[in-house]
Amino acid sequence: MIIFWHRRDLRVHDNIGLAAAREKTNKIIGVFCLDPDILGRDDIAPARVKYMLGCLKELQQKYQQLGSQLLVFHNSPHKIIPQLAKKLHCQAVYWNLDVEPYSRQRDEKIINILKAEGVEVKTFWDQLLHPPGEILSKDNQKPYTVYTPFWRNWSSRKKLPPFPTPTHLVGLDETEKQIVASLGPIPIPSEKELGFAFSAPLPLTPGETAACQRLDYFCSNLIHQYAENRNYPAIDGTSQLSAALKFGAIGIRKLWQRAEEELQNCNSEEAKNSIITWQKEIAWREFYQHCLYFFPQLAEGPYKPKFKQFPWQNREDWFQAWCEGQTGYPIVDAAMRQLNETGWMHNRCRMIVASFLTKDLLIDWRWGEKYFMQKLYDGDLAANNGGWQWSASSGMDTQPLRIFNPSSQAQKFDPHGEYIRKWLPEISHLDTQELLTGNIPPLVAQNCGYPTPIVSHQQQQREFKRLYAQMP
Ligand code: FAD
Ligand code: FO1
Repeated sequence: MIIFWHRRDLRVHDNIGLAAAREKTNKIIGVFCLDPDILGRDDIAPARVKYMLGCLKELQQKYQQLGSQLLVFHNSPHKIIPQLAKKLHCQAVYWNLDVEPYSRQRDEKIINILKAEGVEVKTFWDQLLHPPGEILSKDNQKPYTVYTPFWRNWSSRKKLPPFPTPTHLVGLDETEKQIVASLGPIPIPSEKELGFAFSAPLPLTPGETAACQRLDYFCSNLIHQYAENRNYPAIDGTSQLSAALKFGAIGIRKLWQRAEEELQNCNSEEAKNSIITWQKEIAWREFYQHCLYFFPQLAEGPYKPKFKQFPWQNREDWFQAWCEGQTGYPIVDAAMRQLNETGWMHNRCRMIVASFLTKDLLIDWRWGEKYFMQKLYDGDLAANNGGWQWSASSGMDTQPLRIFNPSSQAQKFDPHGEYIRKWLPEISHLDTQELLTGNIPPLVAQNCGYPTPIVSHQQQQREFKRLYAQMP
């Protein structure tokens, strides 16, 4: 018998570790631990937990259909995995690896316990097309710290096709079920039962079926115009697969294969360019995961030493206004309302609000990074930290300073004010130019119950540049 421990690979198709287990035996028991150390952190979004639990529900059904079980525990994996392996006399425990520091420490500890007990452990890289260590600079075999050469190397390499879905599994017999019962497996709880409240529908239905359907829809209908449409937050032009990728509801090889098929079959340059642009985003995801793996200190603070000393002003009242979408800058506020209401925010807007928090409000990007993790249903340490360090200019990015002007961003990317109107109903009747520039007469704003701008962009960006110039 092999125990297969799921963590952020909540699917049976195209799962490297699970396919490898199936090569050894058909008696495979799936396990998931609702980990109190993760769920007790103060940066866990209720929407994300809801998505994860939805994926688990479908995964449990899949195991049942295949003839086995997915056991769910609300307990630390340090306690559950070794005990389960011992009591069931398992030949091995298999799982897929992750790049996060917590994951690596957790796994090392559990590997040591299992090895001491004489249980075999096998681990695999599944969530990336190229695992850390496979993409190193050609001259000195070091990890890349710059995206473009990473992309050149990464995109030139052959990628694996999807792995087969296991069939005909055998689950626990009656005696084994009794043994397992003493460890306290539970039915999958709702997010509410775990203390997380999120009642709105999620942007994407959880689980592998919905993720595969969305991939199919995206590749059939949207990917060919992605390069242009991805810039406009009012358009449904992106894949919306970020949470599915975070929790492994979809296999990365399957996703890649589908994009490659579109690439082979398309005959316009524009469509080709769009598909490659999307593939570049997949590579950004891998780049940030490699960065976190090789430079785990990224999770702790700024990568550029210069930024460790930056005199952030950290005004609580401004931070509150930013969180609530009450800054008086319509494009910023619309984006924050989208985040608060749906658990997702369009990429263009993530860049706008991150620039605004750091460069206009002079607030430490780590406050924003944490708030995003508290709200995003696709919140992911590597991608989120990468995005925030990029926006704050504190990361590996070679460009010294990046300052977005909210008004020109809105003019370019929401030219008819559609996105702003959707998320700010209180000012949706105003003139488009007022919405884009944010120049709303104070009395009008007051009558709408909308704030006047809490800061002046011109003034604040000068102040940011002054403080930046003073840094050693
Ligand atoms: P698509 O445009 O369809 O892209 C396809 C996939 O590529 C995404 O699902 C995602 O997995 C990956 N991807 C796209 N852009 C990026 C990127 N810049 N960096 C890394 N991966 C990328 N993405 C997250 O998945 N989780 C986060 O917590 C997160 N936080 C971010 C914070 C900031 C400040 C910024 C600027 C970006 C952040 N991103 C994050 C990246 C990006 O905004 C989202 O991945 C994207 O908006 C998700 O929508 P989509 O699935 O429709 O993306
Ligand atoms: N993984 C788990 O194994 N158990 C959990 O309870 C769990 C909760 C969770 C909540 C939010 C989130 O973003 C991820 C979560 N994960 C959980 C997945 C987690 O990312 C992986 O376990 C990582 O390997 C941890 O570093």
